[in-house]
Amino acid sequence: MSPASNRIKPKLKKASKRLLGYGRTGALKAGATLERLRDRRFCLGITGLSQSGKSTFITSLINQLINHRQASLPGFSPVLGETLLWVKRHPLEDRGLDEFPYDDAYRGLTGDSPRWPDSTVDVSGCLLELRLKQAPSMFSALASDEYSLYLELRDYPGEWLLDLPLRDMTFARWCSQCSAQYGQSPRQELLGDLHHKLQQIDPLAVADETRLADLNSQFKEFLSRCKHHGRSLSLIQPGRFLLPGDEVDAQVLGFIPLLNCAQYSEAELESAEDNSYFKVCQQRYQRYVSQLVDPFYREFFSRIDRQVVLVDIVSALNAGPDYIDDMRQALTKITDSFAYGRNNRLLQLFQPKIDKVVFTATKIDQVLSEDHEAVRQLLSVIVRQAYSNAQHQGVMPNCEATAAVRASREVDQQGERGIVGADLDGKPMGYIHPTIPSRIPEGDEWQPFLDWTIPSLNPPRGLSYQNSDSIPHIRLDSVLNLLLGDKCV
Ligand SMILES: Nc1nc2c(ncn2[C@@H]2O[C@H](COP(=O)(O)OP(=O)(O)OP(=O)(O)O)[C@@H](O)[C@H]2O)c(=O)[nH]1
Ligand SMILES: [Mg+2]
Repeated sequence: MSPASNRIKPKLKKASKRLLGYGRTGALKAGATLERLRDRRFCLGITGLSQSGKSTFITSLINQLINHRQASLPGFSPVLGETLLWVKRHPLEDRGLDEFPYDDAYRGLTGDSPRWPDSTVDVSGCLLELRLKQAPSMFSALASDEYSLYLELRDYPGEWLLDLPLRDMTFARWCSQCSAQYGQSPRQELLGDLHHKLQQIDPLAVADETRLADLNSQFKEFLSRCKHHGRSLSLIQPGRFLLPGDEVDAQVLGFIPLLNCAQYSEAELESAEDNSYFKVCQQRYQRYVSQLVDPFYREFFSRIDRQVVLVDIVSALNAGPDYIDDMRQALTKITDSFAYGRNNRLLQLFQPKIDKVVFTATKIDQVLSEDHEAVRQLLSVIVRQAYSNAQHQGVMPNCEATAAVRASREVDQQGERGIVGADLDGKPMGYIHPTIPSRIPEGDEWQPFLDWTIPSLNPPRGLSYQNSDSIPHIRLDSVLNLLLGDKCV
């Protein structure tokens, strides 16, 4: 077989698999709808900024549930009450959605050279079937009945999440938001002379495509610096400029923020010539939203029944006040994009709302257990705005602190408690960290966090893939119970 046909064959296989799947999709969808009506199927939205720990969380969650007999899940009521019989993984029948790469991720975490899951570059999903025994009841004749609960999970690149607020934002408003942000540290420094170049563009002038293309590529470099220059900012828009995904029309990514829009009235901007910077960029922005952001929201988030919002609070604390504030704003904007509240089951099919939200600090194995409660409290302070939005609509959010993978141990050295583990090369290392505060530090209180650089830990060595070892974690069972406990009765 020629190399070309070698490449084509898997693609054809995949396409025909999808086509075959379509034949069944109608029946599967009808079944899924019925299960939703019976409250036996629901969608868990794993929400989190880039690198917050989503893929690792999903991998560990699947692993804990599949291995629930060996896993340490005392806080998850169906395990405690021995009503969880078995858990199976199925592909999610959504059109064309690749299966979440659980096996690759789990295999990567095991063995003598473990590694973290790769950063996500496209969407994927899976469906977990939890087989449960009806809890014994004096009044129930069906006490021994079994039933299945279906749990949908989807994974996606965190960069894309920050595009959701653009759905309700005009191009002019996005430009003025950029204009306000870019005058402040650290974005001002990261922009360098691009700030001045963007300020020089008159939105009503005729667009020079060469200049626009040049500024657009400098703008993408700036967004990349926001993410990669050491301490990553959270509020990076548009997210697809960093990670476009497959088959994206390059022109849709060809706009820039026009920082002078505020000098003109809405009417002046709207009556600009079609070939002006404003109209050209506005049209591309609108296509960006309608072709990329809207479908992503519809397919991924419009059906969420319950949500866990993952927050890497320790890294943000380590980065400093500007970064904590940036993360706070990003989380508020994201939660603004969701509908929270309660619906009856029938209405829930047509007008889904999130009836439970759990904000979860991730990677807390990086700090001493005596500080875990402080992490949880700090999280509650940082997400207060987002939290009150959710509460406002009749939903009581929870805050938790977890590690999907416990990659460290605690040691006592000459009276001082410290963390030990392995660095990203697998070499042993240890550190002592500043005490984590339960509120946002002020003034000089920041200094110990700015002087400290949180080292990245490698996953723990020695987990066996063949033996399906369960992944060590911290408090994942509490999160599971908050999200699923009441559905498993
Ligand atoms: N110590 C520790 N580190 C973790 C844990 N979970 C994730 N990490 C670290 O955080 C990094 C990002 O985790 P991912 O699960 O890939 O995060 P993500 O949100 O899926 O990232 P994107 O796909 O890029 O949006 C990993 O490569 C690890 O370095 C954890 O439970 N403990
Ligand atoms: Mg990921």
